Amino acid sequence: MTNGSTSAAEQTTRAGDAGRYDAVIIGAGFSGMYQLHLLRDRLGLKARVIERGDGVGGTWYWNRYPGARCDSESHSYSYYFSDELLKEWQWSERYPQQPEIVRYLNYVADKLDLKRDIQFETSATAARYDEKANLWRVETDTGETVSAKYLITAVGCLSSANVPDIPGRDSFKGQWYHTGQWPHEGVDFTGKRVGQIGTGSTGIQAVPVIAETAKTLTVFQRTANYSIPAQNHPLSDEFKTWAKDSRDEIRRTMHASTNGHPFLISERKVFDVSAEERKAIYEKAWEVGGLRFRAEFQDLLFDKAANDTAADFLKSKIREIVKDPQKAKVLSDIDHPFATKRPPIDTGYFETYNRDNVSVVNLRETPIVEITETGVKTSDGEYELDIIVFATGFDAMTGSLLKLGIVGRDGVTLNKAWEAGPRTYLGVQAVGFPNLFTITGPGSPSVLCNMPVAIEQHVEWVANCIEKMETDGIDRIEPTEEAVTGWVDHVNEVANATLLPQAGHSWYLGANVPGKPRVFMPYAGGMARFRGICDGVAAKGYEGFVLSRDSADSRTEAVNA
Ligand code: NA7
Repeated sequence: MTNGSTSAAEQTTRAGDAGRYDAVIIGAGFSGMYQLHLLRDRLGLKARVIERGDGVGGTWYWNRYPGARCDSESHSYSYYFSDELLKEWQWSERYPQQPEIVRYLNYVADKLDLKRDIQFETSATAARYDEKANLWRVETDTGETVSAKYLITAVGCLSSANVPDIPGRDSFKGQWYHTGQWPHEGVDFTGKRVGQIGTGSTGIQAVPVIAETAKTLTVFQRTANYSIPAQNHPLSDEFKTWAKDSRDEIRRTMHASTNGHPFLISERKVFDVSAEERKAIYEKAWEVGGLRFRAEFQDLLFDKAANDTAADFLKSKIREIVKDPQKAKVLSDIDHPFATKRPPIDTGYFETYNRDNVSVVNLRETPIVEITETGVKTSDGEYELDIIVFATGFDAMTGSLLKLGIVGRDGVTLNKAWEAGPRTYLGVQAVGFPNLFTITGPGSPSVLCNMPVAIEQHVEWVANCIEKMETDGIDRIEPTEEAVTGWVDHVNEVANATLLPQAGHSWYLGANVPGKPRVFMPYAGGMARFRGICDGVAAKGYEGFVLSRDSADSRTEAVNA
């Protein structure tokens, strides 16, 4: 206030009930930032973002581990809603590194003047639905309560670190770090004996960088993994110009593709071509590098025999690269079909095992027994270490959501409602939680898609829905139980038509977190198909949702039933 008086909002802040907003958004990564922009700048709503970090970036704010790099090609890892942003921003490499992505998100936040409505260094500790007032009340660790008609969770799919509860972990006298909670000042590995647990996408990116300065690096591998070279390189001026000039075409391709990438999955099937041709195709794809390898044949994720041809090719590459036959055996002993776990891409991962200071321990043969004061003890003995790096992944897709302490209608918690696994309609809403929207939630393509594409679709769908509610004077939206059951069945059906559930230990299934229900969480039906379904639902008056309005005598009437 400029006149020295105190606004109503400020007064309620002091009373412990901070401002009233139209919408509260939790998280200031790709999703939360765009959601704020649409709700505030397009719909004119009063919106507030609550963010745990002291800057924007979300997942990329936290994942500062050595070698952290995006697996989507930079020209597709951008917001595509604004020509101006696309024209102005320039990526430097084929696959951007973490600091460049954070710079990009800061550039967008500044350009759209978003930071003034983001409350940093604040965590939501509870979010309760007040049925009478039709408001979500969000409590924070700063002691405030903010309230809004709409609550949008934009907390990311991979933001709740999974640090395994290995006996003795806290007795370790050296330093230990989880890759998803990496110190901002970095970690100096020079001359240190480092142990890394985990060989997923993160571990595979970190190994080559840590090995450069560590005295020794011991990699504790539970599940051997495929990896394809990123073939990363600085972008040429010619490519940069092409990407800017072709942005409409790139957008069209990403929207038409199964995984939201700027390339389509081939129509050809593995056994449509001879073994020789196939080998040549795989060799070429290996040279091109990255996730494009998976797009060479349409049946790789549907036909086990087809998948075996890619799996065998990739295993043979590991044996070719890794000179020590013992190491090569451990690294190529992969037990799941290719791409049924998120396929990593790397820069010199397997080559790094040719260094004398790098070794691999096969935890399938000699499991970790405990962490001691001085290192990691397996059934085969102790490895003395100065630093342990946990590249052990995340309580993916539901972890961060369930930590928010969400309580819906009739006091039912989201944790209770999802006891047996997440149940959503379109990944965006759950029964019993009116006006609560989840961006890239379980049941949406999310992690099976190039994230910005999935995020833009979800954020825009939510903004359009809220716009309709505001225009038509709708108080509430909530899916029907029938629609949720139908959607959960459909999500299972499309996943079961693929080989994806065959990787029994994948985080897609929640299998990496002890006690988590095993449910295939992301929607495997493809981003383009999902977009069509969501558009169809909206076009049919939000079919499967109940939109309701409170009448003057406080009765609730459905307006689209
Ligand atoms: P991931 O893909 O979940 O990988 C975690 C790795 O850590 C994986 O190799 C796990 O083995 C291993 N792990 C997890 N817990 C343990 C324990 N208790 N002991 C030994 N090894 C363990 O996470 P990332 O961070 O690499 O990647 C996540 C996503 O980020 C990625 O898919 C991209 O989308 C970006 P397991 O395979 O479970 O046997």
